[in-house]
Amino acid sequence: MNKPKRYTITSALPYTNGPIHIGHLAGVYVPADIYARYLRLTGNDVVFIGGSDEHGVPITIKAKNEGVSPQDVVDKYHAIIKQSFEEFGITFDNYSRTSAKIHHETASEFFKTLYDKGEFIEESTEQLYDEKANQFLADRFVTGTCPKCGNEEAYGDQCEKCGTSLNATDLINPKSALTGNVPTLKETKHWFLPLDKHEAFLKEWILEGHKKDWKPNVYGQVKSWIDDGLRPRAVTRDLDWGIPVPVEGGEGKVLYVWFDAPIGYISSTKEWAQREGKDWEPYWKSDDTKLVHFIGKDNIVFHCIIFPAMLKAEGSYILPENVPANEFLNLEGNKLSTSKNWAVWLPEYLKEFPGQQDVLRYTLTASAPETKDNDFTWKDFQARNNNELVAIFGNFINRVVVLTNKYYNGVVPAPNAFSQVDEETLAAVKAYPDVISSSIERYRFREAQQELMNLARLGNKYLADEEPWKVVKLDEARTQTIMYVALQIASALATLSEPFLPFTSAKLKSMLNRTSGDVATSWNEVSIKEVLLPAGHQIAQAELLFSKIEDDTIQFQLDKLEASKKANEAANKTVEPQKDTITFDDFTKLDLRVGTILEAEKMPKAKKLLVLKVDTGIDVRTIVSGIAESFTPEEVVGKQVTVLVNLAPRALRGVESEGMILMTETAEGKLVFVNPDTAGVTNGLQIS
Ligand code: B3M
Ligand code: ZN
Repeated sequence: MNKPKRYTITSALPYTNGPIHIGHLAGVYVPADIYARYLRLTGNDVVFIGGSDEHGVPITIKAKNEGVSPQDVVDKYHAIIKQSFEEFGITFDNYSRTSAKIHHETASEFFKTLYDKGEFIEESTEQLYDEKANQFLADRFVTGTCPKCGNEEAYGDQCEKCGTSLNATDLINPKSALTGNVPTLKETKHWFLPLDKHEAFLKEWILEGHKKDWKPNVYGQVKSWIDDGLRPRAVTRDLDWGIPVPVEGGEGKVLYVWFDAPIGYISSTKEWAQREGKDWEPYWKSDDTKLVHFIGKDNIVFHCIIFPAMLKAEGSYILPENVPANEFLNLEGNKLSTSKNWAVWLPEYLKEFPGQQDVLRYTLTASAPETKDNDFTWKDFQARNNNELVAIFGNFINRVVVLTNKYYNGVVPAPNAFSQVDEETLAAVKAYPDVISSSIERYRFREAQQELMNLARLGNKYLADEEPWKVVKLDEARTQTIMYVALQIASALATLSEPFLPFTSAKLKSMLNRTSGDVATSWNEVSIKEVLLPAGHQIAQAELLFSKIEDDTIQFQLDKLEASKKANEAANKTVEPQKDTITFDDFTKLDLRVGTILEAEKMPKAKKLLVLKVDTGIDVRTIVSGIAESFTPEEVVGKQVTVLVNLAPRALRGVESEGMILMTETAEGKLVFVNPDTAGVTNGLQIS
């Protein structure tokens, strides 16, 4: 398309069944925010849309599990999500929610329009039904084997393994996610969007029209779906949580969440326009608007096939120019998972790393899963911060600002004759806006950010080569020129870092006192203007932009993940089945006593064993116990414990053990004593 007049940028509406984590950020919100900030900086008319997806099965399931209403769940997480986005500097022009009145109205109307135009097929078909839960099963209420790839954990709407979009009745061996029951079939009426009818248009629009400019991963997925043949898809559900079906016969039914959610982009735009006193329609209906959807790869079919088919069927809307979907981000080698608590949660990050939003933004962009799945590791996070942000960007800025204050009381010096290196350096700076723009406009945010760092590297190298701190003793005039050139680079960095490192950019602008005087402040001015920060301009004192992240900070995060892993393993541990029954006489054969550990030491060359001296009330005897991995000798001395005293003695590594101490295990796998738990009981008391 020709240069667009305005941009509508959407980012996937997160389900309000949990907080935002780094997977969401890397896949969707950080790239979308870079893009939106960049477009605003380059003087474009932009609306950047976000909001919460509050319908759908995951929310109902969460509500059921927690014993609260779906509304309680969405209210809670909508607030958490919205606030964490704000603190993280995601600059939505509007962040709405699909439970909002404006959305219910917009989605209802959209459905009615398609209904009136005869765009739906109305049909009674047999759907999966859970007799025990008295409920139809669709989407995430049902799991089973994917007919395409054999994944046994596919959902009723989609297989997450191969990405195929499914109807619940496609699943092999379906099972209710509510009760585990095998569903039966029951007849019910629904409205279907005949995707097959739109096949020709989708082929022409995507397969022919966007072969070159869409990312290969997106194009490839879409092509394979179209090649497989498209089928009608139900856009209503038998559920009580969602937007009521607004036509005759729709009582007790709601719109399918993937029908209403993308319309949420439109309602959020309307909400924004109302607040700002603007007209929303050009942002969705004008050919000179560029519509871009930022999403993760599991949402491709909905944004590239179903929603465009809806928009096309409605007739008055534009279609997305691009859908730069990302692949997935893993964490320390494992798939991110909300239910398994395998994630770095944004609200926790914001608490634990106050003022360090840019470090996470930087790391997530540097390892963005743009072309393939990628891995986030805490070690990489630390290395990116310490070796790049601190050592390159921060170091350069700090030297420039400190030296300018030291030599010139913070006033930008007038340059003298430029050397060839100076000329080349200044010319190189001017090339950066275009280089970075070109990457951003092709949705290559990693590459764009690398170029930004190359500019910081250029500055760092320039100072290291020119050594103003040495030259200052010999050549006053030359020092002025060096510092002048370095200050121009610093100012360019302040502008060009804004989309990637907005908090840093703001700090740097204030350090350079960029709000006053004849300074260049816009993206394009970095290329065009001869002077970015003029001689005579007063800057402020240096502030640290980044600080080193120590090993113990990283270890703390790794320990947290380790704890999640253990808790998961414990939760997955099956409870041992009961052993064969014994008689009361069998039980009375066990002589259990209360005892106290008097002494403890490690068994030489045995990792697990402690040699204990235990006062059993009958005697003081030696017991060898396999608890050395859970307790140090010092920790157990003085502990009152339960002892099986009439166990036949046996030799362990040459030490005779006369009895056994009763133990059990915590969820994390740590051994704990089965305590008498009675203050004041004396050793030797029998337990019965
Ligand atoms: N709620 C799905 C997801 O979080 C989703 C996106 C809706 S975008 C209209 O994966
Ligand atoms: Zn599959």
